[in-house]
Amino acid sequence: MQSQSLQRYLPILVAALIVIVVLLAVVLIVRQPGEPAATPEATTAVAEEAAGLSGDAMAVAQERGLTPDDVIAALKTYIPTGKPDEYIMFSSGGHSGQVLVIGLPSMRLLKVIGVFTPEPWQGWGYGAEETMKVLEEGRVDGKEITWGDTHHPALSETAGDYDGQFLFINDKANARVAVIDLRDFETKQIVKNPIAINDHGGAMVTPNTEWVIEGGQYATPLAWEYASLDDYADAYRGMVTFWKFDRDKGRIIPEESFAMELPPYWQDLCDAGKKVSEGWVFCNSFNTEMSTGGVEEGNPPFEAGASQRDMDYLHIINLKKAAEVAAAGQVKQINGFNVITLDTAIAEGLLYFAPEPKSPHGVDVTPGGDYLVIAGKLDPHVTVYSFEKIQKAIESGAAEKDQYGVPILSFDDVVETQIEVGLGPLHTQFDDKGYAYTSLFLDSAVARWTLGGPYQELHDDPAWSLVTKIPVHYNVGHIAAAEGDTVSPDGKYLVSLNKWSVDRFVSVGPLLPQNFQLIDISQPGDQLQLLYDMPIGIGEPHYAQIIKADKLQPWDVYPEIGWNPHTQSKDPNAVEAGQERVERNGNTVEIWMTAVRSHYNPERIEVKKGDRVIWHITNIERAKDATHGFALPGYNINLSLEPGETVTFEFTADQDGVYTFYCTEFCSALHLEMTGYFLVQP
Ligand code: RUQ
Ligand code: CUA
Repeated sequence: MQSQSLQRYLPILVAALIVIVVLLAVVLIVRQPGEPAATPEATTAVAEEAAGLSGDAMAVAQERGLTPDDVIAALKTYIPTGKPDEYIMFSSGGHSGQVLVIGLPSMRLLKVIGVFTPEPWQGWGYGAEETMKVLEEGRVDGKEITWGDTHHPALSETAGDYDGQFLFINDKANARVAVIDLRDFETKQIVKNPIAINDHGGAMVTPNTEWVIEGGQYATPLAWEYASLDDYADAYRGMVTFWKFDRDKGRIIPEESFAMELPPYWQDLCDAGKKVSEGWVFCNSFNTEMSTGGVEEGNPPFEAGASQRDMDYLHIINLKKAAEVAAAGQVKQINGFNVITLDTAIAEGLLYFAPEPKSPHGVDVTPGGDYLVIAGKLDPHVTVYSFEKIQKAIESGAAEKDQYGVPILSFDDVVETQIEVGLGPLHTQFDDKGYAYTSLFLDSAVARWTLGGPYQELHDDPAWSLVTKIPVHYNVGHIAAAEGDTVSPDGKYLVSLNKWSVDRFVSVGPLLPQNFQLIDISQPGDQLQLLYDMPIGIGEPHYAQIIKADKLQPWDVYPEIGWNPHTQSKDPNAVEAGQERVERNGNTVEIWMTAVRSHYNPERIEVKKGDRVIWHITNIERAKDATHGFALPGYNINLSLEPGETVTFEFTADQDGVYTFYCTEFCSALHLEMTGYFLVQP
């Protein structure tokens, strides 16, 4: 009888106990003793949300010391297994010379695309002919360069919106631009700028990707010829290059590209006009003082010498007209490249200056193309220029000229407004609610402020005013908002690309990883929430762009067996099953091999020392998880053969011996058996 009633009441008792534990946990978690209380509204909201957590979840949150905000942040970023991310961020890989592909909001690293630097997993730069060719295009005066300082990725655009087809990125160190095809996420081309040894203001694209912009940085004589620093003003020059992009070919066409010679001010970031300002390009500059350094000789160091003037020059470039001038042949050939000289640029009305305060860094065009936002590292304001006012000022003629004869528009004529946002403003992004976001390097914060004019109707705050700031950790450089530099930004997320991660992660020695911080910008007003920290342990990324994931349409497998990813067509040396063979022609041995789970065919290759070996391998698989690797020890050959791909590599068998080649991807249960012998007779 007794045990019966216990059985009946036990579930009720247990349920009551769980309720009490949950309530207690809610109280504990919402208000930890000694901690300042949250605002009453926030507490209620969080308590309500937190009450929805089960006892187990509460216990976990409590055990891990998570605050209600932490729990919300976790819920906003967690992606269950098997579910894809909503956005993809393409980030510069900094010194690694690569591009990082990161899912948002989970901040999971999906891929590191080999670009300027050899990348073993993708077999990028380890023998495969097409990868060697691309890396060779990036040589500087014939010299092999095995790294890059990648700064600004740029997704291809159609009508000012990301179209998900191509990605471009610059290498600041060597003035190079790379083209990545987003059908297979592989680098297809590297162009070396023929007139500049370094760059910075690239890559940026025009709204329909006709042009990829590469702005310069530290001035040198064009084509980096020797000239004494005593002749700086006469012999040194800046530049901006417009690379012609052929979308069908998926390549930059150097012969149809051109550069514009600029005074030896240090051009910095550029942005392309869009909508009303389409056809124009805007670049910052600093060191209009033309300081040449020499601290060792008692001169002011660059940091002081280049920061004396209150104003530098915003470069306003009529790209549409410049392209016509270049097409008409009004160019000079410098190192085999089309260059519009400074004199031609001035005479044809292609170039104007407007003063910009003080050591400017970022220039960012608003979604409608109607304003440009410029942030000066040493000025707490952002300065907003009106494109309409710029056009009027150009029409009415500039009164002043710089020492090279470039017309200078008057500051008051072209500026719309200035907004004090904080210390060290750098870069600006936009959202769908009429807000702009500016990174504050010295404040270690991101400022949210309002746009006026046509954007006024999107928000309830006063026009052109600071709304709020969210602290980030810590020195923030660029920020990237979801599609935040296009004609139709999404809002939702913003990533703060912070330099160094002081006090953020477990120490990994004196070289600190960088830190990406994900911020929820979906709510209006002062509601910004920091959601997630992601350490980046591969270099110092500068810029990133965030695209809606469903805009990308990558291939699952290559379209046909025997595909050459470089030509994006069937390779003449594609090998079909049954056609495998080895042919000798004098001292040349040519091999046509297939790879399929889990063997190569042929499995034995025998050559003589000194033979030239030409080796083609086709992965004849059609399944989407059937990548095979190919490693040839001792010869530094390492390939990745994605389903359908044909790869060719060539080498001289200059070491005799027995070499075992094998597959480097765990492709099946019998993957270890996917191997073969390469015998080199003495
Ligand atoms: S940079 S942190 Cu764009 Cu190369 Cu400003
Ligand atoms: Cu193919 Cu392992």
